[in-house]
Amino acid sequence: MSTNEYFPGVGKIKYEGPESDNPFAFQYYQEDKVVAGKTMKDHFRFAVAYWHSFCNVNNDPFGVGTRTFPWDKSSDPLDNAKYRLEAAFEFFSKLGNPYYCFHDVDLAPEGGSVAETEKNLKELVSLAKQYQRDSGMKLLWGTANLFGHPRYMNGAATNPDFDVVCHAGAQVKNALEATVELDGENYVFWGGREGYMHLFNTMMRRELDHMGTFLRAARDYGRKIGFKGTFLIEPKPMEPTKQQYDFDAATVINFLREQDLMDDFKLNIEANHVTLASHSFAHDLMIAAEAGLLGSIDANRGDVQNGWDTDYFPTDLYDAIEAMIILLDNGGIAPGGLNFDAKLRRNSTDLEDLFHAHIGGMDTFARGLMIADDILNNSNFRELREGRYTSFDSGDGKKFEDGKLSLEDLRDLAAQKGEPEMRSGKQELLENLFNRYIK
Ligand code: XUL
Ligand code: CO
Repeated sequence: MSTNEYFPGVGKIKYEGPESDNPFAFQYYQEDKVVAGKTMKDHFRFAVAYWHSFCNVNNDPFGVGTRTFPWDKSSDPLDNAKYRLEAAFEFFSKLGNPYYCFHDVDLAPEGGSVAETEKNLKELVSLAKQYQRDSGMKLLWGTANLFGHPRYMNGAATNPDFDVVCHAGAQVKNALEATVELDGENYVFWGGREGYMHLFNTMMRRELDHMGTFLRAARDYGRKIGFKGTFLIEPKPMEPTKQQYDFDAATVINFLREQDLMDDFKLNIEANHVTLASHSFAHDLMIAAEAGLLGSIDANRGDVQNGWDTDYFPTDLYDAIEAMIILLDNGGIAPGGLNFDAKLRRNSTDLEDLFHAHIGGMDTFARGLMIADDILNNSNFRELREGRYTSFDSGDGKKFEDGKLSLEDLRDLAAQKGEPEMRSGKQELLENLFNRYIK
């Protein structure tokens, strides 16, 4: 089907091993290599983010875009959307990622009316379906962009104006239909402007309930049209709003429980969002995993110097090791995956930079997986952690854990046992252990 080539000079990216100095080869990611009982391909389910990779020309508040896309060659936005799709599938086939993700407006331009927008999206979805069929590529998740259009300046589902909520409903309905048509395995809600800019011109309780009502309506429609996948909420504490309602994993879990959404929704944890909330990436992965709600991951990283969403490609090996320890303990991430919600720097202007960025991200996680697996199987990591809790495994500690001791019982046991022994947390030993397994 492809007639144009957008990334000439770059062939299929292959695994060449750690000794290779070919910048267009994987050093660690080997899709068929089995680690901890599964191929790397199945562990990660890597996805390329359509918006950053094929739509974002790297403009910032200080200047216009620096990248020019060869697929932006027509004055008609609908034609360009088709060229962009062609370029995206060429990129996927060369990189070898099994999944991709999109917002409705990444795929097709908005029209002058709801009906025209629907027509544009349907046309692009049917083309994408053919590309998927021809290439074997799959859709990890679809979503609706409910933050870019000026009408959403005061929020989408939480907008104080009902007319705006209706438009948000129309967009989500269409994006859900697109996701189902393309066999998308998940559907994401990132509440970009679902929050407030000032607490005292906002009825927060009312807005939160509107968001719950909106999400239940979306869930019901999704199920009605045959969506069997997971709905995901992607937490972020701020930006673009001063305060976003989906602040972090713990906040979202409370919201899901309160709004009776626990059976259908899980969390999409994005590394840079978590650090913006002043937690570590691993912290929110752990919160979500331990609640049984770790649905998917937006893999990127922030910058310790900067307090905004820099969306760097993930190249931090420590982060990857920690994430993979949690994922291995979680039994994997499917039907979620690792989506590179990451963008090239403003001064990375060569088209081929997009390959280096993704190769680096995939290699970082592949290496992280092998190290995490080695730590879990061959070190005393588990004893270091679980060994600290053995006093709850039997006797009175076990009775406490089972809820069978009263506060009076605890007092009497304290009096009888006397001052507790000091037990080291062994933090430095644990930190050294991670470093020793980086080989
Ligand atoms: C924004 C962000 C979004 C979501 C999808 O910070 O992460 O790209 O992942 O809307
Ligand atoms: Co994201």
